[in-house]
Amino acid sequence: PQTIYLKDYEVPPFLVDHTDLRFELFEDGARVHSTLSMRRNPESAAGQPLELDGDSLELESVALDGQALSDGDYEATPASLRIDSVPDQFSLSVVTWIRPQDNTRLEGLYKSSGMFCTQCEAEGFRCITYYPDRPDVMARFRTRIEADQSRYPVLLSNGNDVERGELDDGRHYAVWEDPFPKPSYLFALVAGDLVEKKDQFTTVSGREIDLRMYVEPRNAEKCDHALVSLKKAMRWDEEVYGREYDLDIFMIVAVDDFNMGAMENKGLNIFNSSCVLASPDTATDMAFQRIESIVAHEYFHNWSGNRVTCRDWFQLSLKEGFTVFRDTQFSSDMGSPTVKRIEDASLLRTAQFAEDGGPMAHPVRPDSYMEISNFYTLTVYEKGCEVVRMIHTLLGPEQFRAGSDLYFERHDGQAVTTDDFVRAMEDASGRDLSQFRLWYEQAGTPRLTVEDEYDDAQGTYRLTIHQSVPATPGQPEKQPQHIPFAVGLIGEQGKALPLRLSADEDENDAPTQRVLELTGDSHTFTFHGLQARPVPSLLQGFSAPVRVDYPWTRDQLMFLMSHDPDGFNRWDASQRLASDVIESLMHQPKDVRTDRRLLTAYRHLLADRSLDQALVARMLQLPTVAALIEQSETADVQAIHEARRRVLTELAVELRDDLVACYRRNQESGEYRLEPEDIARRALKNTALAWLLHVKDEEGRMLAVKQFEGATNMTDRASALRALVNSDFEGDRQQALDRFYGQFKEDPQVVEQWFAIQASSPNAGSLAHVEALLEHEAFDWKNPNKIRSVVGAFAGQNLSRFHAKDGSGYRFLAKRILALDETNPQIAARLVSPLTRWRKFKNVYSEGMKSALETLRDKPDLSKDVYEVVHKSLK
Ligand code: HT7
Ligand code: ZN
Repeated sequence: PQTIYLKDYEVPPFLVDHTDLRFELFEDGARVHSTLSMRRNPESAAGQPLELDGDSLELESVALDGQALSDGDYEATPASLRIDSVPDQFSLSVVTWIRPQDNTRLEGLYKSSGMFCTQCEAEGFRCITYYPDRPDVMARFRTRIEADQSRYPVLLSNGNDVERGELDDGRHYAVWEDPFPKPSYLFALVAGDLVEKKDQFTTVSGREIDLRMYVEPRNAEKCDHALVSLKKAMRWDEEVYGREYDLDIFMIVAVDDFNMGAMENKGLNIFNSSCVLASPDTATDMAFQRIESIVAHEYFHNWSGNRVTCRDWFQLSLKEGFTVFRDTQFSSDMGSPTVKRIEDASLLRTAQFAEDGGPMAHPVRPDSYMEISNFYTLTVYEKGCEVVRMIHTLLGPEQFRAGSDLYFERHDGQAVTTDDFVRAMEDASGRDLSQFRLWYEQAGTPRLTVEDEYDDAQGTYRLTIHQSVPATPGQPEKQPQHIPFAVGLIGEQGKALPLRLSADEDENDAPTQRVLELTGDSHTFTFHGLQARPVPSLLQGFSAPVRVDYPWTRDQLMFLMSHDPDGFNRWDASQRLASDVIESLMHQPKDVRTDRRLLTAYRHLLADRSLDQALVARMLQLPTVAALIEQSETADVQAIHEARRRVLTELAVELRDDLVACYRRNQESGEYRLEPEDIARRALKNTALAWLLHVKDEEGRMLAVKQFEGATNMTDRASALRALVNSDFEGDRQQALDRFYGQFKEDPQVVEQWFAIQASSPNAGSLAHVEALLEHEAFDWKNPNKIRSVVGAFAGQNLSRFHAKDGSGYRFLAKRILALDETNPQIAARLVSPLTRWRKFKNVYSEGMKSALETLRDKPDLSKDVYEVVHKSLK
């Protein structure tokens, strides 16, 4: 496969003013008539031939300015259409025949549970018709859909519904017009037998917007939460970013078969059912929160992505990083900001840091790719979000808002670059962000090494911070980056001390948190007026996506756990303490006990009612095996898993009575409410339950069975099921699994949870059991959610089983990837990810991982998607 480079970018030789589409939808295929009003781009070199992208297309006819062309006038393959000589302005009409019913890649137009739907980002539109399928070609679309009326009563596309009517043979049609120019990746079409849920939103300027959600009839009762979330997001975007919705109608459609979470098509967002449908009986608290944030994310794209879009796919983070930042701000405003920050930072520190330290490492703005679908990564999304967050921190909220206003105003209707975004921020604030731009250009996670020195006589405390950015593939040398480093100092009494950077500074004016700006290889900051050596609280709020090395003692970490005014760092201290304890137990004889200090810290936490209970629930979670792998130099998964289990067992035995008390205290009565306090109570109670079952506590077992049987919501039911599945109570486990399936087998979203709970459990999810799940009547190789919930959950979450020393987990995964590569290469390529970091592991693992990658490499006709990941990983 070919590598595409950012440095080779050229403006499009032809532009499209209007795109007129007519879809004739049938059971054995679809005929697509497209008429493009095109002209040469005045900014491009003269005389270039017209070359349109295609993918697996069957061409029926071509006409130029109404004149049919014959074979010799053009060159057509399933992947391109070329016409050597065209006038400066012309209309091109093309008819193609496609087969949505056989489309298992789920790119372009395909069928899901009997309905037609599309996924065009990044390069799916070329699977529908020949087109300049690149984001910097923006056109006004008019779409006519024709289909059988009884099978497909609902016909949708982008923009406004301008005409409908009946045709012969029981067919009907609808015409949609989108007044906003858009790139082809934002095109969408849906045709199906769907129920409509209606709502309304009045914008800040008083315009009435029709909100509509379309779902299969069995899901009619699962729409409320998405609609409420949508209205909250619309209001929030007006209030916080001054962004008003622009069309008169906004539609959401839920489909069961979808490669990712959702898609922000103009005015017609399409969602994976699991990311939009919810009712208390079927969705957990986490699912409710995820839906709220994804609905908001897709909605926010209407401005950050649709009105202002990307010039090319190297700029993907322009829309994704900024939109993730916007959705994290929104979620933070809707719930607990500290917990939201912890969730985001832990994903970043475990998964994105791993990506950034592995063979697929790439900058937030990559400079080359083979298959763009492989670059919808944690780096582009989550690190991209952190980069925008750092601009927010450096500029402050007012100047950041001015920058965002300027960006939208300056670039409305354009396809632009991350550099344009940064320039708008600079121009609005007057700040120089030239060094900051390295965050977009350099891959790798910067490491900060911190040293300190207290001078008793002077009452000063010096912090010296060294920065280094590791080498990554293709980038051996790095320059220091511009890092906002938020710090605090905690005094003996547990008080945040005033931070005086000079002796003249008045104590009363000095803040207790400062954002130090690091730009060089090393910096020293001296704090004045300190009576005793403080404990440093570093990188407060996770102010930059970096690693921090500082030799906190266990006592200091305990101190920070109970005194740090920064909630994020309290949690961080708990994770550092627990990691240190777990790591020190690895390879130690079985009779070596867990440091009592950890126990004391957890006992205090369980009893502490003054702290945000959502934070307590988070602090009680031991670092995951994935986090511990990421922190180790060369990982020994089985040793990590064992040490972690030992600590968990000891804690659960010692804290048994505290756990029972915590469980009972947080038991709810009454109706299910999705309020932060209720969510926190359920999280705490269910953590306590999981710990009790981990040590086979009889009372715990009774509580779990009772909770499972009597649950009034899915959070409690699924938590009880998970606790039983993870326990050694085999009889109860099987009984609960059978009952659960019996009760919910008609609901795909719940069955996905049922699969995932088993596949990710180190106890229940043996390889043999996971293989059996693949044969289950509810499993379907064509459905990405099912694949993720069994194969993905096993390889990504059941790490002790996946990394079996005999290599069976790796062989299992390679075999499934090979099969999937034939049907859905995007999903196949994503599943390679658990194998890519083989160099991080001890030989006993890395050899098996590497050989699984080699098996993949040796497949003839490997898709471009899998090829890229496998070859880069083996390099
Ligand atoms: N912008 C959307 C990306 C997306 C996607 C990309 C590749 C293949 C399938 C896809 N489905 C959706 C989602 C988002 O970030 O909002
Ligand atoms: Zn997005």
